[in-house]
Amino acid sequence: MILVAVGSNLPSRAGAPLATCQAAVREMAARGIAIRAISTWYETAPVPASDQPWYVNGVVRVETQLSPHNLLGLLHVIEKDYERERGTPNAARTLDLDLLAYGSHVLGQGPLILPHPRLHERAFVLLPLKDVAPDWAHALTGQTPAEMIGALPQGLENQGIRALSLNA
Ligand code: PH2
Ligand code: MG
Ligand code: MG
Repeated sequence: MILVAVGSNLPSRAGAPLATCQAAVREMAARGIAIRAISTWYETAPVPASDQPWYVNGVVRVETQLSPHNLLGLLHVIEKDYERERGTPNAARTLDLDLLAYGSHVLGQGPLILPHPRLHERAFVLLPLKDVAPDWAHALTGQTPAEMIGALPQGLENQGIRALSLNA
């Protein structure tokens, strides 16, 4: 299973963050990535907490013949298409496309780490991940999204996350 996280908290040429996220998914499809499922979109408080605008976050389940690195390269092209500027880590952004997992691939170092090293800590990834891949198991820990949600250090109610829409 190939899983991509989508996020935005600044307007882009597509409009507000939700419109950018939706446009990014359409762009992935237009560039040959088969979209198999799109999560609910969520409004989420910035992590770490800051005065940045809230994000829109979602996860898509996809299929592609591209290798993990080539898929990541294409995701970066789409980010650039929507005016993503690479600043400091965790800076506000028009579009963020993160490869969360690529089948059972495990990559421990380099520009691409799989599964994504912080996915299990982030409610804004785990809730939409559960929407599109409830039975998926983390390649290293074996945990499902629900199990990782249950293991989050603070209750979800404290994490600043609310469902925005039932798709697409
Ligand atoms: N992405 C980050 C840092 N913090 N916070 C939220 N709520 N959503 C994100 O997508 C996000 C973040 C770095 O990629
Ligand atoms: Mg990210
Ligand atoms: Mg990223």
